[in-house]
Amino acid sequence: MQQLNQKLGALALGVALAGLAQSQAAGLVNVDIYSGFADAGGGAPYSGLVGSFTSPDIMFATDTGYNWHPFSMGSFGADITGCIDVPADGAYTFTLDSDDGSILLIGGSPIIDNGGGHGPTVVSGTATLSAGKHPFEVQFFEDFGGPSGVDLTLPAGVSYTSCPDGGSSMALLGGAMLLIGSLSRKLRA
Ligand SMILES: [Ca+2]
Repeated sequence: MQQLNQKLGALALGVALAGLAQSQAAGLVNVDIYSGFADAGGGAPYSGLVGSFTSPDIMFATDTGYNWHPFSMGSFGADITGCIDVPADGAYTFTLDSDDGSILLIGGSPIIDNGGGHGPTVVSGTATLSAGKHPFEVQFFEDFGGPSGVDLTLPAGVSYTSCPDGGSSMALLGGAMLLIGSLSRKLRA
């Protein structure tokens, strides 16, 4: 029985680790695409979630040659969220390049306003940040046809990271542990 429990444990851990590796390979940035959006700012408030995916970065203008149309949407709103890791206390300059509007918030504070309907436009903004992890949000919308896309350039030394507590990887690991517990209780019964 002890041996079987160990095998089940190894199996569940393997499943959890495979899930963890997959989520990291897919990317640390979460992208929600909406059919409903405002033609102002970064397009919020959004409505009508079309779909979600993850990405290793926010280079949707560069990666597509300014022809970003997720889920084949002509016009759409995108709410892009995740966390960044800051190496040391200091002032950091971020850059948003977008068509149409985009806004960058860090820890809920607006850092860059590149909002409204416009052609490809580059705007930078500086945030004073403490060392460690910070949640960010890039709001974006595409309307009026023509070019579509958004790039966020991170300052040197700053990188995307998993968000603290409540990450999906930890939920997966927790689920696997519950499964082991329930299986071994069933086997003992
Ligand atoms: Ca456009």
